[in-house]
Amino acid sequence: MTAHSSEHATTHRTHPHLPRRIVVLTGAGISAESGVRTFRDSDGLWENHRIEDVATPEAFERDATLVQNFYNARRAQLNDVHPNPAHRALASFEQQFPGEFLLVTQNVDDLHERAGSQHLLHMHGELKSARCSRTHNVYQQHTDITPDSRCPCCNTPTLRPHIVWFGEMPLFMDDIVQALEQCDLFLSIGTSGHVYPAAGFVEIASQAGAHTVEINLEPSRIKDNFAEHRYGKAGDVLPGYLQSLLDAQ
Ligand code: BV8
Repeated sequence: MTAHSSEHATTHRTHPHLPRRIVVLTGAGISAESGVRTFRDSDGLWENHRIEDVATPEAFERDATLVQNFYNARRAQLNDVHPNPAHRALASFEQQFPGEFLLVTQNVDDLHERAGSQHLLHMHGELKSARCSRTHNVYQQHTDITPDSRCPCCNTPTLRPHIVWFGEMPLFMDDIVQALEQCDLFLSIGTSGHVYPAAGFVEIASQAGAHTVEINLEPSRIKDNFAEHRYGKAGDVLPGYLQSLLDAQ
């Protein structure tokens, strides 16, 4: 066996298959090293409100100002944070990977796009967008939404954050499920596996025969659904792992 083929064989053993269609799911953990608080960090609390109680249509009905301020504060924070090595590694991999690549994020920050990710779906919406509650038109939103904020379509104060709240249907689900059913590698990065339907994506990928890898600071609630696990900070683990995928090509 020549050195080259033995090296290839070793590499091949690391990646028992050469992926051609990759779906990546990210959660709050990939933005943690950028200084964006995760939901688990704050024990699911914000200003002593449970996230599930603030991020719901009912909460918005009950106290629009409280909910708008919750999102205004998080939107404003985006001006002070920057993509970290994990975001950059994903964007760089996407440029070099010869196969199909889709990045699905649960995050509502803009760090993936600022790192250069292209084929990206925000399944839970985006802080930097607002939606007219009447027409559902979506607009870029870089400043606070206040009771005086008016939508360009109706010119009335009907703007809400373009965010998928608990109890609302996530975005792009048809495209995401189709990609999961066709992928041969599914990576889940920086998510605790608490929130559905995102936490169920690994099962769809597994049933489609994909290899599944959990990359996280610690084992998630759904760790047993993954074939492979790499634990540590995403900024430390992800660049090397993605490079090993490219080396195996
Ligand atoms: C829907 C926008 C139905 C808002 C978000 C009981 C059982 C199962 C499900 C349910 C249930 N009761 C209710 C439900 C449904 C509910 C749900 O799953 N609730 C949970 C709480 C049980 N789901 C929904 O409501 C969804 N909609 O089901 O609709 C429907 C059907 C038909 C028609 C209409 C409707 C909608 C869910 C979307 C909610 N919106 N985001 C906002 O951001 O304010 S979810 C929000 O929380 C985030 O987007 C994210 O998805 C989630 C938090 O999860 P993570 O991203 O995983 O973050 P977390 O902090 O939990 O974990 C971080 C991880 O990173 C940790 O594991 C940590 O170890 C790791 N980490 C930390 N640092 C690092 C790191 N890893 C690597 N490196 C590091 N440095």
